[in-house]
Amino acid sequence: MSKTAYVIDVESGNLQSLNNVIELLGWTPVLIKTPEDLVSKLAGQEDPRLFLPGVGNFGHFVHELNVRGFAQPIRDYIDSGRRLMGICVGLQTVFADSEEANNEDTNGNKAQGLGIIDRSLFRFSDKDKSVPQIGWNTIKYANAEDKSIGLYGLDPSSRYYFVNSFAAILTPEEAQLAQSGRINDVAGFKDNDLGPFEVALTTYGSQTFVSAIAFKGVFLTQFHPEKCGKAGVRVLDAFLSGKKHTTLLERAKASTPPGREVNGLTARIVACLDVRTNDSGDLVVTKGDQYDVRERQVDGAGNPVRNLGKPVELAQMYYEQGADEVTFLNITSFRNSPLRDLPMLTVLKEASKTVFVPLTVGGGIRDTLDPETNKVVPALEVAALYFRSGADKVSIGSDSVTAAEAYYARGGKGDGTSPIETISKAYGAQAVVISVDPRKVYVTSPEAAPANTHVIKSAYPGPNGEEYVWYQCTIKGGRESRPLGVYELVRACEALGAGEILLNSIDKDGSNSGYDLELVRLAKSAVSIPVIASSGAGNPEHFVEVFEKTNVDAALGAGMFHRKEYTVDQVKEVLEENGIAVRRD
Ligand code: 1PR
Repeated sequence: MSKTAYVIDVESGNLQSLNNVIELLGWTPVLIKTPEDLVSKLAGQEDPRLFLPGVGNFGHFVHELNVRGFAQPIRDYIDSGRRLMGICVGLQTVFADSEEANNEDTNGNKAQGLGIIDRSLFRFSDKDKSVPQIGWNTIKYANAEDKSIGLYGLDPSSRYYFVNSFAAILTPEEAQLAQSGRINDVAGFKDNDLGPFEVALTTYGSQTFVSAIAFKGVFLTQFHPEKCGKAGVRVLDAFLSGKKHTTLLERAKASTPPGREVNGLTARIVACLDVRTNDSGDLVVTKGDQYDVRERQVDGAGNPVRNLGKPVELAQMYYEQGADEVTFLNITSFRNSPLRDLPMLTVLKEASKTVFVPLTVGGGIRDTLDPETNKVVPALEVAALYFRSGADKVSIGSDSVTAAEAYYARGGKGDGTSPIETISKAYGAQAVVISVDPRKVYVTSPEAAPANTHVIKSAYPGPNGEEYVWYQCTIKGGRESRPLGVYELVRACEALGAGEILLNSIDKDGSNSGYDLELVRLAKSAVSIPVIASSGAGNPEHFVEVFEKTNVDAALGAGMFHRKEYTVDQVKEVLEENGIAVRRD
């Protein structure tokens, strides 16, 4: 008979992936939606497995726990010493409060965590690092080896997927204390009736934060084990099977994989699938050049949509090859209502059963008219549909240009209604990616570009010797150009609450000629959120080039993978040969 694992659900994002790993490991996940459920389902169980997964905003999450009445029952459960695993904001919840939710409500109350560890969470503040931290980092044991609680097989030779702007950041003195095994002397971690505390530490730039904590029956990770590939599955397996200490402590002594890090993390490789229905009505992965996805010359009728395979099968293949992330772009959503796009939801549900790295979905994330009811469905609800189906992030294309234009029209202010703002507020900045589709425009002088547009002097003059370029934003898959530059777009989107930029280039798309490095540098200079370079990758050396010559955070490939010219693994091998750190499972 299958064993049961309980998962607290306060509708805070993608639970599908965690449930899928739990099932893969032979357990049945049961969602706990009310505190009454928590008490009654776990009553009399001596050694249950309970998960407290959290994504998004600390204030939103603890507010949901409080208004739904979960805070006290969770506290009682923890006091009873039974097993609980908290993930991401689930870890943060045991702290007192967070800089992310510092504002007081009208009653003068600030969002309060459980306060078991009496200290505050702060935003990463190393100026050289992108925030949020999005990517694969290492953990280091502080005091775990000589204590009895155990960190469920966390492995310092593995990489784990972090996505957070806020953390339990230690001062340099505290970090030294913790590293020398004296976490007991660090404020908030003093032994008490719930302690002693064991912790693992992680470094992001110059800052050290607490990335995992164990005390009594509780095990907490700041990273997302359900998104960490096989390394994360091993951690969840250890927790479910109750293996507090595993032979991994031996592996812990192995050094972490060599290589130069990219902004403090491994070089992140994203596989992208442009998805649409072909002329026979099947959902296929397609790819063109300069956004034209139809075959050029075909005998007989019409030019069919290029069919490069099935979305779920390809996503799984890239995961097995080592992709750090998979992105699905629904490229015809500007014509078809995403609400009717049930096949895309099915793709996510199926993909998230076997692909345990972050999944992004884009296309049609905007306020949408439901063709059946004739009512407008807010973008937040469209996004929620995708999150519930297994997406970790949504990517917004056309609508982000509209939102940025409105932002500037208001004199550089949001009004809280754009999809970027609403989704970011509920699910966190890290859940909102901006997909940018720019076209390069050559000009003879900076004055020849629209006013207030960032213009760069290019090393590659235009067809008539023009020395300057600006990058013009487009919408509807490149079909319509707008009088807004990329630099201005990404800055507005960051200010509105976006957490990452997916930077395409219509000129480079499908060209196999390498990324547009000038465009990448321009976008990176505009924002402090991570940027993913996209369009133009034709071989592994192009990935090396973009990581060496720019400070981009991640790089995306499509055509070269779909045409089977190279595997993701081959790209990683070449990166490693060039001394750049990559994640290996
Ligand atoms: O505007 O929010 O509905 O989102 C639509 C999304 O669909 C946008 O993210 C837009 O980039 C994408 N899109 C629309 N039409 C196309 C098309 O190809 N006809 N795809 C399209 C954009 C670019 C990348 C591609 C890279 C790398 N495709 O997805 O993967 O250029 O390609 P390469 O490595 O082969 O060079 P909304």
